[in-house]
Amino acid sequence: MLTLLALHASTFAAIPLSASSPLPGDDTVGRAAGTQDQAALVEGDGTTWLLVWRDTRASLAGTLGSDATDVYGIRLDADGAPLDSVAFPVASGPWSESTPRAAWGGDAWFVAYEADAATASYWSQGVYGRRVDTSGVVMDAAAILLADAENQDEALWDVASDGDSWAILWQAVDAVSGSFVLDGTTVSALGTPAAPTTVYRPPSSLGAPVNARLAWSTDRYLAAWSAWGDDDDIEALTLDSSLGATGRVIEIVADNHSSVAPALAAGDDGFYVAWFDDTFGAYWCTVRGTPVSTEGVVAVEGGESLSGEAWPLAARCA
Ligand SMILES: [Ca+2]
Ligand SMILES: [Ca+2]
Repeated sequence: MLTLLALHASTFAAIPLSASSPLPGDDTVGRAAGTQDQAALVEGDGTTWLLVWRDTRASLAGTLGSDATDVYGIRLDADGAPLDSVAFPVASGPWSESTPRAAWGGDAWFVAYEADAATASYWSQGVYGRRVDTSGVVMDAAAILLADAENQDEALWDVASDGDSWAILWQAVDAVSGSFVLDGTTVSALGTPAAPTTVYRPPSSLGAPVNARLAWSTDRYLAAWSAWGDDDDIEALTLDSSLGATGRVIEIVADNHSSVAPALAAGDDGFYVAWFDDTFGAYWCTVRGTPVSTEGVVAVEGGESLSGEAWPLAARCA
């Protein structure tokens, strides 16, 4: 029981205030201040979902830089109704946290995000994460550092889980070649990260893996990405639970058309990869996709058209 004491006790008696009776207006649900974007929605234990996003509400207070964003989250039930009365901050340090991706690990979600952090000489963008439990409690008071080299801005691609630990992929710059490479690491259920590893190094800077996505099926991960270059192809790699490659690079689509922005889902015994493709023409593109088995077999080379005679704008294919 809270008790609100008036300043002039001789004039006003003590006013009891129940914790369930906030001040007038405090329990009114309204639109959040600022901008909410970069949303990611992931399932949890089968009845609960976690929605996370980039949020600028705190920067409106003027205590942060104008571009200093946070990552917020809220739990939803199976019907999409909020389970938390208000969104909660997942990462809200004084500098920017953004681009969240999340995955359920069996007992908790892992939310990875890009964040700016101080370095020995100035600051740098890196990839960090925090666990969120089924009650919506952020389990890690301090962010878990996944990768933050001083001389480069690592960019988060995706998070997935084998049902026990999590795996995280990001873009890094290879120290030797200077090319973009696909780096990653795993985080145990207890929140302990392994040392980062290079998951895929392209043969040259043409073919750099971008927009990589990660999913788990049966006994392995599939990482799928768009190979950046003059004819953007969709490629993939099967990986073990430690992100070690279990086969060669899989060419899902390899032609002179632009195939970009892959989406990836896992089924009980394999994966489905979909992407934007400019095979239709200059002003429009198509959405194409194909199943990919856990053995890495592409069911429909080049994919089949999913968009039929509805053609998204070509800007989505760029
Ligand atoms: Ca922040
Ligand atoms: Ca960095």
